Amino acid sequence: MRGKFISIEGGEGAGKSTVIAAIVQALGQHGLEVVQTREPGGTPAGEAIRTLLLDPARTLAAETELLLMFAARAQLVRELILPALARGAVVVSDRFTDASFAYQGGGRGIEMGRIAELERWAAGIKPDLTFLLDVGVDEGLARARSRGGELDRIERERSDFFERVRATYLSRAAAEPGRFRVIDASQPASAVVAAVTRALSEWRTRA
Ligand code: Z5A
Repeated sequence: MRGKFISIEGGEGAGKSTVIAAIVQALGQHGLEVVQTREPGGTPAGEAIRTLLLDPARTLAAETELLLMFAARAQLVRELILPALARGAVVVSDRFTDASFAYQGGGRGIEMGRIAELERWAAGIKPDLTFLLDVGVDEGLARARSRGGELDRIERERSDFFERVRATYLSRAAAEPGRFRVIDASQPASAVVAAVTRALSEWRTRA
């Protein structure tokens, strides 16, 4: 399995961090070069954009938010993802363009066609495999908030925003069953990790 791109998606508190650590470890055991990254961010310019995007003191129009997500993504694709794939590495990203459809499309109400157009020219690539960690909004928010610390600009949204995000993720997964694996993330973390590593191993045998 060389030169593959895997993304991990989900709402607040879905448990992406734990799952990503398990995926990176599982792939590394097979002697593959694994490049881990995150969105928004993953490059020096992208991380500066992330700070701007998540700063609770900022007010950003929905369009500004979308374009900044894609500005960070355009840099990440060109600076890190494409070179890694070209040398045969497996790239594992905490979120990718599905998040823009879910948060800026579903959450903010930006027309999906505009996001699809940005996906074509600013991102230009899609993941080969996407894990969607699905958990109820109330449970996910409770988990995320139990970590303590200041909530970022997007985490301050109301639960109806996150319900639309979740519904958009699920409808994208239903539309692309070949790429998505939907994992029930309401299970204990160990069961979530087991389900993900099993699905990853099945996918690798076919990839
Ligand atoms: N965003 C966007 O709007 N548009 C875009 O295009 C992109 C992103 C790319 C930053 O993303 C924000 O940017 C995010 C979406 C938006 N907005 N928000 N809000 P991020 O991925 O960096 O931030 P995040 O989604 O807020 O991450 P998160 O809340 O840290 O999620 P997580 O990584 O899935 O959660 P976690 O840290 O792994 O787990 C949270 C807590 O739950 C922690 O205490 C765990 O120990 C616990 N946990 C985890 N799994 C379990 C299970 N199974 N049971 C019980 N407890 C668990």
